[in-house]
Amino acid sequence: MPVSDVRSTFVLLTPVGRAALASWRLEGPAATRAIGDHFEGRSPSGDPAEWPVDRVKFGAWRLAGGTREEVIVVRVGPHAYELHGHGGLAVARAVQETLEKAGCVEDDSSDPAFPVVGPTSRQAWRDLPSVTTPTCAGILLAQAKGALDRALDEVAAALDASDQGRANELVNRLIASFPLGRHVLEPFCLQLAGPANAGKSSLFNRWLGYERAITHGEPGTTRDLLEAEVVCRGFPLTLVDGAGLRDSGSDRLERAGIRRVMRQAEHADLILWIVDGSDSTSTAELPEWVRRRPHLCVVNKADLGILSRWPADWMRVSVRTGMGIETLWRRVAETLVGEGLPAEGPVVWRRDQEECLKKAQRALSTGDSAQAARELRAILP
Ligand SMILES: Nc1nc2c(ncn2[C@@H]2O[C@H](COP(=O)(O)OP(=O)(O)OP(=O)(O)O)[C@@H](O)[C@H]2O)c(=O)[nH]1
Ligand SMILES: [Mg+2]
Repeated sequence: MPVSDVRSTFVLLTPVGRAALASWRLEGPAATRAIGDHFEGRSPSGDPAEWPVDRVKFGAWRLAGGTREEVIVVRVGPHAYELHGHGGLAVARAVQETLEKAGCVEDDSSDPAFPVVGPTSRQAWRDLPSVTTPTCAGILLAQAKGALDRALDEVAAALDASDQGRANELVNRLIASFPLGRHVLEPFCLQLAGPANAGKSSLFNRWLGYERAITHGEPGTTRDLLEAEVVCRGFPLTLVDGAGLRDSGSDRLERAGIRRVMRQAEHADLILWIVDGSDSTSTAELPEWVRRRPHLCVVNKADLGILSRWPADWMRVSVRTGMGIETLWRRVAETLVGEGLPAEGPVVWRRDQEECLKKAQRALSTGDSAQAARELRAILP
């Protein structure tokens, strides 16, 4: 067989995901070419195909755009090499892109330790290392073991049997799992907002369990956005604290902080609007940017006595004494996570998967089963 017809491959030897190091095994003539084109040795290194076996070569790997990444390359046999570099996600991806451009294909034959059932199972194995909570790992493990692949097979079978009603029902159910399923990888965003001095940073600290943010009796203490990761009913959640709102007395820095809070709110899954219940100066009127988003209203400082001006359905709490704080957290969890997802059932967790399903749903709504089947087959990683 001519050398140019030999399949050239790369395989990632280290686990997928963020790590200190990434190592690949490269094989085939395109691997030799990629090394010739991208590797710049500390000392002149000549044709990689001629390198002595097992001799370590230090140098840099030229990435697209001209940036360089420190690497070590070792020739381990005829047209066979090991490449070791830093394990940052972006770097590893950029290195793989150069290999693909040079004509190497990823060798993703399944590892017996991680049996691949179908395309979404393969994707789940890849995504598992990025998951941060045991609940989400359980959900993704079920997909790695084929829960979503089997559900898609069921849709395909219903289409084959011309049972559009059944196919539609299954597709709708899968799409319905996405709003929560996407948070297996993507944390919820819970933003604390409200008038200055209401106790936002105190609540932020209480939920984190340590004094992350400065709190003070002086309004206008917090300026920048502060973020911290917590777990909410098994799902990752980013808590965001920021500048409190006030008109008078705020300086330029504080106003910049307030603008940040308003911008961030557009991405919040839930806004907790917190007021100081003993404060007779701020209003019960919610700003438009809060009303637009899902929100819960909270009256803090119940220990100081709460004025009658606050709406009866706003939750009463005291961050100082802890009164109502657990109930508030439960309300947050119920609003965001609800009952959660079934432990073993199929879950759609990536936007590209949801898009394919939505296209299939549209095709089904026009009665085009063949097109729906094609859209479903596009769910490939
Ligand atoms: N009595 C009482 N005081 C509280 C309570 N929660 C917070 N405080 C106090 O209220 C003051 C303001 O608290 P912060 O947490 O800094 O308020 P904030 O909303 O972050 O304020 P800004 O960052 O200025 O917007 C501090 O002195 C807190 O100790 C509470 O439940 N009861
Ligand atoms: Mg604050």
